[in-house]
Amino acid sequence: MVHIRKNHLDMTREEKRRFVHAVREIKRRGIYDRFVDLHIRINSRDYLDKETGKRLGHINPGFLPWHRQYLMRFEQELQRVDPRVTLPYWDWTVDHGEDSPLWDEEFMGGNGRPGDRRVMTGPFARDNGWVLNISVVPVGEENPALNGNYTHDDRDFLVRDMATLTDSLPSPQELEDTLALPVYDCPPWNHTSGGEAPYESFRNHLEGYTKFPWETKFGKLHGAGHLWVGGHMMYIGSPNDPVFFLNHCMIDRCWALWQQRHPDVPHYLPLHDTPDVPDLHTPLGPWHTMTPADLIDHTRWYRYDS
Ligand SMILES: [Cu+2]
Repeated sequence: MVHIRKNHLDMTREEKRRFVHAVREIKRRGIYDRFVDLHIRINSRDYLDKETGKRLGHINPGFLPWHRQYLMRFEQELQRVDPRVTLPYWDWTVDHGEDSPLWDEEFMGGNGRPGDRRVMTGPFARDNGWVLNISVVPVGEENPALNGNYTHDDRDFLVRDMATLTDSLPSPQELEDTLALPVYDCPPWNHTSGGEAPYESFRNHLEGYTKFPWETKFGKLHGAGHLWVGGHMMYIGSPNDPVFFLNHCMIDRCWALWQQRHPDVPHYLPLHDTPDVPDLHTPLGPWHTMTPADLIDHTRWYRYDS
């Protein structure tokens, strides 16, 4: 059955209640933390090996299909609790600010409090039962956004620090310029791809590790969603914050929008064997059940409302 993923702004109260309930229920059963753990393990390898080593889910063309499969598996777990639940997305090109219904007490809850930036309101506040079991912080000098080194974090509560690391979310023009790029990705298939004219990496511009010369700051689109929320969303334990899934659902939708815009180009690259990164026919780990080719067309499983 093909289901519909909606903008959270268009969800009913009841739909939001069901989503939150399913998320909390898989957390209670220990399933949610397995997703956090998996993302940390895969992610840190991706970042430690960002120049030359094997990469799977980040800083390489596999970013989009890997997260598509990760999100689908997460959504399937939610649907085991409640078959009517689907993942919502957060369209940060227009849905800006701390006063968005996104941060309502019945949905994602609010910003962290002053000082320790601990989230105090909503279903994902520590006092309302959202306890982090796998919490890590980056170590070392490197920018946390590119750092794969981490250590255990004793804080068992969710942290948000909105609009501190970056004061703005993406604009419609920022997304538009990236969707206009006609090439999925290009060598060296990493965080430098597509940084110079003719900017042949839709993937890297969407992931946010490069930018156009006329753009002012790094960390756009996918990166901006993580940076703007701050706190746990900043680093490798980011799925501890359920808004991670709304940010990545938007990214997944952007891949679909880009495909519609460019029907006649390869919707994934590289097509053939390439060192360190998955090609079109590489089964994606850790599951090894699907390849990017299998994942290109999402309409077999779900559609977006727009
Ligand atoms: Cu990720």
